[in-house]
Amino acid sequence: MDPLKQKFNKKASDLREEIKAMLKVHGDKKVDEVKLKQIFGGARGIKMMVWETSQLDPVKGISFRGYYIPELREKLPKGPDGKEPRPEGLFWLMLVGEIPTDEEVHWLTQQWTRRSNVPEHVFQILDSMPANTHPMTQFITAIASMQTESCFARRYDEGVNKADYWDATYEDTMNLIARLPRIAAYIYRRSYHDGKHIAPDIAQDWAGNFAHMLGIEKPDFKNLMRLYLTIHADHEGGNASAHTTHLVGSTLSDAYLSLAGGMTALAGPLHGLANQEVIKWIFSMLDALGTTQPTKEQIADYVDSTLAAGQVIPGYGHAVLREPDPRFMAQKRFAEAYIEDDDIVNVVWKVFEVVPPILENLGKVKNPWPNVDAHSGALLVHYGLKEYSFYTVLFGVSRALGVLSSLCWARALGFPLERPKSVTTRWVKNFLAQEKEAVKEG
Ligand code: HAX
Repeated sequence: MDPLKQKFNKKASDLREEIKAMLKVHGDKKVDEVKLKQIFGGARGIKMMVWETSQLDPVKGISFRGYYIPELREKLPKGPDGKEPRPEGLFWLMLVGEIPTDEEVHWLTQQWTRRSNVPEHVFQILDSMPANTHPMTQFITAIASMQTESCFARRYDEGVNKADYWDATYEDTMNLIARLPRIAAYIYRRSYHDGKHIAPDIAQDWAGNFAHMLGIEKPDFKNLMRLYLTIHADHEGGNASAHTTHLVGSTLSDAYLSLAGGMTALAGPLHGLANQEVIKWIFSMLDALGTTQPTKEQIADYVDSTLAAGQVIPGYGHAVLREPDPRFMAQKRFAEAYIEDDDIVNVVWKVFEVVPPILENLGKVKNPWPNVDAHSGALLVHYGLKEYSFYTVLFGVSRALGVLSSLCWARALGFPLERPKSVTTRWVKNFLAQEKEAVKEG
């Protein structure tokens, strides 16, 4: 058994026993109450699942196993030039709850390189799709088509003991993550570079090799990819891509099908697709204003016209956060450190000054601040990755780290089929009528 798997098995067995004992004593304790407006309002805030790998605080933002983003940038093992954290380290942290050593991360990079071979039929299936198919549709199709390789599906078919589900899920997770950069880069090159593909460079780390296969060799872009793939990885369990992966996985669908499901949720404009929508909106604004250096007044007018057209300002607002997203701030810090002067980056910063007061004045937006998607496009454009329809695929490669390490935990802890209760409006009306009756009688 490899060292990471061994460590995971030990931690998961211990926690399984602890949870069993805890539920025996405290299983009937109430930890939440549900309001009618939450039932009609997208289940906001209802505590209904366990997600070990990260936790979201409305003010402080995301923490991974207790570490916030600035700490992670400091503590996780870095890329070869010692500047930005390697996503491999975050995966290790999410899976076993410990910051890995340089040697452990090096081992993980090698593991993923060794497992990175994508079966030929996946490329054939991608090549059979029209080149203008949205990259997220290609990504989802590629992931689902690679399910032929699922260790879990094969072992389940052979009658595996449920106590060993986690083992096959771990294998699927490691193989899938290893292969995603190659698949994503293949989609990018076939969609925007006439199918001129670039062979992997197995001497590079996971993110560095991904940048290389995309065709962008600038060292700073590799650092951006290391940071980007780290900060987009996980955002606790309730967000749509994580929750969908979790829900599909709870049916014992394997990691390939579960991740494909999660990616269909990420592809929606209120979630991961917002990163393409932000840059599209900025380009449309610059086009309409006829300048790449708009004034704050011009931006404010354009924001007003977007709102008047009944549209949202992409990259702003969040279902949980109530402060500027620390992932936005990390990207801003990156731009301050690596980029001297860039029109689009400057526009993003001006939008950051202009939009929050306007949204606040609407009186209904709970969080007027930027989220993760408000900044990423400007950084990508700066380094030459201008094809914004591809941006959500980058997000998806990163999100796989979080949702798949969580799927390993769900299997190891033996979480059951997820099946919350729904009600009809008629049921709600009856409930209210009965309550009124009871008050009258009482
Ligand atoms: N622009 C305009 N109006 C907005 C808004 C924005 N950026 N954010 C929220 N609102 C509006 C809502 O549409 C809603 O209006 P109605 O009552 O008329 O329907 C009202 O303000 C209350 O919404 P909320 O409670 O503040 O926000 P929700 O929890 O319902 O929604 C969203 C959170 C992220 C979906 C929302 O803020 C939004 O649509 N933002 C723009 C899209 C976006 O950036 N999505 C990415 C989010 C982060 C993410 O998942 N990345 O992957």
